[in-house]
Amino acid sequence: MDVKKTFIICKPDAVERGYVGEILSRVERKGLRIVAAELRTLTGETLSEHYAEHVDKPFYSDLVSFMTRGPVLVAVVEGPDDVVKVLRTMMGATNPTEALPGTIRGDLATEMTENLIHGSDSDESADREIKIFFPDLF
Ligand code: IDP
Ligand code: MG
Repeated sequence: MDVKKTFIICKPDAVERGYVGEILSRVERKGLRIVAAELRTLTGETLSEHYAEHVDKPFYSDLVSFMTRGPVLVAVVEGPDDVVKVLRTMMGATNPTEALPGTIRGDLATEMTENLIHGSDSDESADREIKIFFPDLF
């Protein structure tokens, strides 16, 4: 089976609440490999590129305020062919109210915006996002 990459962000709420270790530990326990990771404070400019699909949405300004209010942990995760899907399943639904117990959002979050983790939603998104945050990996 191919080795594939996906991109995750442990959002500012994860750093503030001390859940970066918990999240990375879940990723590792699942059998995925962290191949790059860095604590960074994101800018509005980087976020408008990363969240290009959302810039016109009504929640975008709240999302940017949240995502820039403190450091995040950006990371590249390697795993099997369907690593993008594996990680999305571990994250749970976008709305933590709907995220199932056993998922990161289902176990640890309650708010729609502050939902602890970003994960790429397709192989194409993963490539695009890794290029934004870790251009040297290519
Ligand atoms: P995802 O993170 O599960 O891929 P997206 O729809 O890509 O979800 O949304 C990006 C992020 O924007 C979400 O994780 C969440 O933080 C925030 N968000 C999405 N939809 C809403 C909303 O309706 N209200 C408030 N925040 C939202
Ligand atoms: Mg998304």
